[in-house]
Amino acid sequence: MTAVNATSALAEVAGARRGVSMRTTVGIIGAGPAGLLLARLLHNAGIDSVVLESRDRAYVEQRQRAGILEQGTVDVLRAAGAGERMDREGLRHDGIELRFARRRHRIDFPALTGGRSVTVYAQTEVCKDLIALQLQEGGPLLFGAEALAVEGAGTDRPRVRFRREGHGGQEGQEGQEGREGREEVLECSYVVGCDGFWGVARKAIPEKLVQVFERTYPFGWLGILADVPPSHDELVYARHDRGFALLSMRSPAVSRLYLQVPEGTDAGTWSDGKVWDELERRFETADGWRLRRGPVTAKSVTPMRSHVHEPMRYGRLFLAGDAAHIVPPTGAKGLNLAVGDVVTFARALAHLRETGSGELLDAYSGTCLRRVWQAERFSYEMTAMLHRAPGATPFEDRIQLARLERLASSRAAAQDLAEGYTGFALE
Ligand code: RFL
Ligand code: PHB
Repeated sequence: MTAVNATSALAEVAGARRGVSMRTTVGIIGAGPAGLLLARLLHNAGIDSVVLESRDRAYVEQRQRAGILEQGTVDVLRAAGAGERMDREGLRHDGIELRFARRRHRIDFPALTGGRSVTVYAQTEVCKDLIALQLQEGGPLLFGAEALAVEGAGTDRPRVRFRREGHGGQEGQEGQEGREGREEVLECSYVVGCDGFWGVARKAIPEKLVQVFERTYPFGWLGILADVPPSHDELVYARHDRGFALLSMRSPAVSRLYLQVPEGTDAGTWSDGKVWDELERRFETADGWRLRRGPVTAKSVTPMRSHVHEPMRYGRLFLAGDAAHIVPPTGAKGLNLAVGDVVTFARALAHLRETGSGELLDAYSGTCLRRVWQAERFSYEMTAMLHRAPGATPFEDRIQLARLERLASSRAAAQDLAEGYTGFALE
């Protein structure tokens, strides 16, 4: 038997191995889109897993984040049996609008990419669908279970130390008990850190092997959700001397809008009226386009950063999604990159099981990073083209406008943007 099928789902082994309360083939830390989709892909391939998530279900299902799924992400969700509601409720978008100098220019995706498009379907909904499937037919998904550390990543039995809220752990085990719960150990054949930017998994990789590439931006995005039909039927990315603005949506009745604001802005200092006035200014066009206003139901500020952690693998620990890389949201790439990583991992593990060859697992980090860097570049360029950096010079303003003019007048330039936006292929 291979290591993959030798392990049983959730074997409770009190006493068999000191401190081990569960065993599985793949220990997954984090139930964001990366961890949830990975659990689903592994389940479909007949490989057992346990997902540990520090927050509760309601929090994970309501955390407002991404809105755009690349064609490849849609295809993966559908093939994984998680696309039913997405196919019913998701909105197919065949283009975006670039707005600058009070003018509008549409980028037509199918015409420029040989038929590709994107789908507007919120990350909250992707997570709800995957959670429901996992709880109905998948392996254990433990909410309120915080991973404390990954140990033995360089061995063939890596372990995740974790604590479950209000859970006493195994009878007869030693450990600290209390309201916080007792420490437990998940023993695995592989651990995948899908625990986002603030997670613990990547700390298990020896520092001397790690290279971090990072850039922070001197601005953030103030995002609102509003109960009002979107003012345009496609996304609008606007470059304005006062800063960037984005019009997006969650459904035909709910708008999602963003404003570039200075780094460290407190969302509480922006009244709803001030947000709408500023959006109106930045979206203004010469042809009299109107912004619809409505009740604001959420308001928050997101910082912007680019971050890549190399390598994405150490021994039997693999990093996926935001745990390994962050992009500024301008390119709508974060969730889509996370999907690419876990597809790559699940394929590689299935390949090992089918052929006995670990070559794809060994190639994991390099395979993922090639696509990650294309998305980093794309997101960086979109951000640089559309945001106004504090202290930007008139020269820099003209360069931004020249870039946008080029997109509006050259098919080759527009094609490059359309290809990047609709997604870089998985290897
Ligand atoms: P997540 O979603 O951060 O999930 C990580 C999970 O791990 C849990 N966790 C732990 N669990 C157990 N033990 C621990 N010690 C743990 N530490 C953390 C966390 O509670 C959480 O549940 O990472 P994942 O799965 O890699 O997914 C990445 C995406 O969430 C992210 O890249 C996108 O949201 C980025 N993003 C966008 N991506 C797109 O593809 N298209 C978009 O349109 C888009 N728009 C956005 C975005 C991100 C935004 N913000 C808020 C950063 C718009 C915004 C405003
Ligand atoms: C969103 O709808 O939240 C969204 C859409 C496009 C982006 C970023 C965020 O580039």
